[in-house]
Amino acid sequence: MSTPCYLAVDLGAASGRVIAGHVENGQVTLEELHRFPNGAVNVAGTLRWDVLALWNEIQNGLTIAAEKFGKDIVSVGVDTWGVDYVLLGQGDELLGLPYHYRDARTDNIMDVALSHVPRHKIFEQTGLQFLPFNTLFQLVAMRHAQPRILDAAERLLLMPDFFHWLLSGSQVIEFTNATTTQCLDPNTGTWADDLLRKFEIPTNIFPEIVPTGTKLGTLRGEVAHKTGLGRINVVAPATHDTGAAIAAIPTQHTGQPNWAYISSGTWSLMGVEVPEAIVSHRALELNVTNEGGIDGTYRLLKNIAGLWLVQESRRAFAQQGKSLDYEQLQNLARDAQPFRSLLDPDDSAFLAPDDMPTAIAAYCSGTGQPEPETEGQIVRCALESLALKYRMVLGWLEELTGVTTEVIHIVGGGTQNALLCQFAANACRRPVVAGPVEATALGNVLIQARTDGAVGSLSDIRKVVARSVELKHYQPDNVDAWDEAYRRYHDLLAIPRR
Ligand code: LFR
Repeated sequence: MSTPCYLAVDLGAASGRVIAGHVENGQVTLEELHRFPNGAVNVAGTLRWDVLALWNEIQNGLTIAAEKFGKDIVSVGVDTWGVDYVLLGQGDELLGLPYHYRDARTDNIMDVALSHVPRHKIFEQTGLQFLPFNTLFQLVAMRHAQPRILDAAERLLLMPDFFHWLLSGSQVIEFTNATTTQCLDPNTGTWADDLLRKFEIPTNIFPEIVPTGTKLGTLRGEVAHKTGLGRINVVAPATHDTGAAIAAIPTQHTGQPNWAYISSGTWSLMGVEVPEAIVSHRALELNVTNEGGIDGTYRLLKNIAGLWLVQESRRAFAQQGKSLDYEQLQNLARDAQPFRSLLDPDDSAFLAPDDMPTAIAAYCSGTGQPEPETEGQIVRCALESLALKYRMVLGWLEELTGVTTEVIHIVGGGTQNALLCQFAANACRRPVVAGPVEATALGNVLIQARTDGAVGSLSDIRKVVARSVELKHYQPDNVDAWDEAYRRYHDLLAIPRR
């Protein structure tokens, strides 16, 4: 008998993939069918998405899927990081190459925007943390620098919705990703039109918002023909990668969550699951966010610049002729001196520096600490600082919810960094359960399976994941030294840097 197959297109910070997911006997298995490069392309000093190359590669992946699984394939759905968008103009013409969120066009734009509408007013209407690259601020930047392009726009689609449009012809925005834009009002579940108008952002370009798991249609005839897939369904998963990843937390716990999570990869997204958005004054002060999840849940979370610091350091080492893989970097870091220098991974100096090790060194000397010199020292500084930031954020989340966290689930590619998982347990004084690595793809696949009727509620999805993957457990260790380091860390971050 054939097993139903769901295709996840997952576009990550460095590569995109087409993955087949099979659901059978309450378990899910994944198979990577096609991998291709993704990431920002520098175009005359700006950072852009290479959407046409991606579209080609997605179709190549779908062709491989059709050859391998043919009639078993039920549906396809796309996820990627939040906030980036395309604008379509007259006759659905693509208005320029979409910007990547790390592009410098939003540098300082938040200050401009906040001088126009105060922070608390924006927070009341959106419940979102203030990050310069949120869609709202990208659009404000466009209003200032490229007003005629914005005026020519007839439709805004977030990146997964854009690919869903190419696949199926539908022009809608899926809910979880809509909630990351800072253009949506969580109180009403509709676009924050009043706020958008204050920034002269046209409200008519925002399409209908559809629930996670919506069947958007079938493959366009030409795509069905070219790939050999036939008219399979196109289903919107949680199109925001973090939304999909948290849907796949392998917890069996029911009732009020006693766990926190970290979706660990290029970013560390640390948060807790709550039944409604928390938009209190303290939440604003702590700059936490409320992102929509599935089944009416919200992710009260904080973006922490995650393994980006290590990825970018690795790239710089390679440019200096030292090619080291992540395993080697982890070993060097393990052998380096503990707590030599610490940093705030979320300092704006680390968002998109030309050379990460230089930016780290400058931060350390600027705060009166020794500059990390060796590769091991640099990576150790980044990993310890991340873990200490986790502890700070965990305290904030517990303060906001009044709930004590008993365990931290870490999911995503970052679970492969055993040193970081152990540091997280030590710093936070909590057991860590690490896995699955492929949380986003699992969430994507299982939400499609749910639309197909093969899986039930969110808690069923999580049970399926828990049955299907191997998890690693880390117990807190050496906690006195970490407590001492945290006191130092707390003082370091209390000093305003800019
Ligand atoms: C993670 C992620 C985060 C989002 C950041 C930018 O990949 O989607 O959730 O804040 O990327 O979009």
